[in-house]
Amino acid sequence: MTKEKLYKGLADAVVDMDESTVARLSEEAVCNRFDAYETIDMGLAKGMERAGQLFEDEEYFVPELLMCSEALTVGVDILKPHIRRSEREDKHKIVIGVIRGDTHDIGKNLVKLMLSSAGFEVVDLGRDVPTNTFVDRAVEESARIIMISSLMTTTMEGMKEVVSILQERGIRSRFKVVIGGGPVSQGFADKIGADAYSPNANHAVRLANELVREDAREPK
Ligand code: B12
Repeated sequence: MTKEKLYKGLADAVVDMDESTVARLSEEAVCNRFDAYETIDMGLAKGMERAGQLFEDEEYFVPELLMCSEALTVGVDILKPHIRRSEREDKHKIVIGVIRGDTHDIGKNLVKLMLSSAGFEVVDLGRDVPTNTFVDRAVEESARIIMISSLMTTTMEGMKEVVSILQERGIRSRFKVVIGGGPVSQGFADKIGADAYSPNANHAVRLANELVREDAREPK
C-alpha cells in the first residue's frame, strides 16, 4: 500500500471509530518503515480534525468524538516507540498544559509527543491546570518555555493570567510563553504579551527550536 493510501485509511478509520483498522494500519506503517511521526501527523491527526468538523456540523456528538479519540490513541501507542528521536546536547525543558477550565487534551498530547520526539524534555501538567501552577512548575523545573493550550473561547483568558503572574513576580524574561489551540491566534498572542503562537504540533517544534536558538544568542 502507498503511503498516501495508508494515511488516508488511517484518517478514515479514526473518523469511523474503527480501532482494529487503526491498529492494523499503524502496524503496517511500522512494518513498511514509514516515518512514524509523519504517520501520526498525516494520518491519525487528520482523522481527528475531520471528526472535529463533523462535530461542528452536528453529525457527531460527544460519544462519537470520544470513540474517535480512543481510536487515535490506539494508533499513537503503536507508532510512538518508532518515532525517530533527535538527540540534542542541550535539552531545553518545556512545561506544557491545558489551561484552567478546559479538559480538551488531544491537541496538547500531540504537541507534547512531537516535542519529546524532537529531543525536548517535556513536563506535562495535564489539563484543567490552574494559572499559578504553570508558573510554579516552570520555576521548580527550571524550564525555559511554557506552552499553554486552550480549545475554548471561555478559557483562553487564563493564558493572559499566566503572563500577568510572570510579570507580577518579576520573572517574565526568564520564560518564553507559547500558546496554541483552536480559538487562539497570533493576534491574541500579541494582545496578551505571549512570545509566540503556533497553529499545530509540527510548527510548535520548529518554533521551540527557534526560541532555543534565540535564547542562546541573548546575553546572559
Ligand atoms: C474532541 C472535542 C471534545 C472532546 C475532548 C476529548 C479530549 N480528551 O480532548 C470532548 C467530547 C470530551 C469535548 C468536551 C467538551 N467540548 Co469539545 N470539542 C472537541 C472538538 C470536536 C475537537 C478538538 C480536538 O481534539 N481536535 C483535534 C486536535 C488534534 O486538534 P487541536 O486540539 O486543535 O490541536 C492542534 C492545534 O490546535 C495545536 N495546539 C493545540 N494546543 C496547543 C498548545 C500549544 C502550546 C501549541 C503550540 C499548539 C497547540 O496543535 C494541535 C495538533 O496539531 C472541538 C471542535 C474543533 N473542531 O476543534 C470541540 C470544542 C473545542 N468543544 C467545545 C465544547 C463547548 C465542549 C464542551 C463544553 C461540551 C460540549 N457542549 O460539547 C466540553 C468541554 C469540557 C471542558 N470543560 O473542557 C467547543 C468550544 C466552544 C468555545 N467556547 O470556544 C468546540 C470548539 C466545539 C464547538 N464548536 O462547539 N470536546
